[in-house]
Amino acid sequence: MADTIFGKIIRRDIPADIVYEDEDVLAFRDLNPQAPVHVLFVPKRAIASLDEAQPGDAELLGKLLLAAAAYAREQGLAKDGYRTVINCNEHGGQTVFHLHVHLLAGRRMHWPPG
Ligand code: DGP
Repeated sequence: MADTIFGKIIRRDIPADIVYEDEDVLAFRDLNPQAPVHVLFVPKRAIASLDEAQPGDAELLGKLLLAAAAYAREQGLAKDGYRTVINCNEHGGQTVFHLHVHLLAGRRMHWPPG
């Protein structure tokens, strides 16, 4: 797949406010936060979108969600709650085509989403 801004962040070609890293996942603060806490969890092995994910990606997708949940717990965000979002393609509002999980917290979320 084509390189994206997130690929550049993973390679440290451009800076980001990194809050978590392990072998498979990098997490950094969103440049345009939509909540007091807005962190993006990104797999180091890029998948363009959820629509492109394959059965062989199941473990990586699970690690991404578990990393977001562990971070929320460690940061004391889990009791009040939080929202995780994966935008997919145009109608989903995806703008960066390197699959990522948004973790939004620190305020009450609304439903239905906009
Ligand atoms: P999405 O619309 O779901 O594809 O989310 C992409 C998010 O990425 C959006 O909330 C803004 C954020 N973003 C875009 N460029 C950068 C960047 O260079 N650095 C950081 N930290 N976030 C970025």
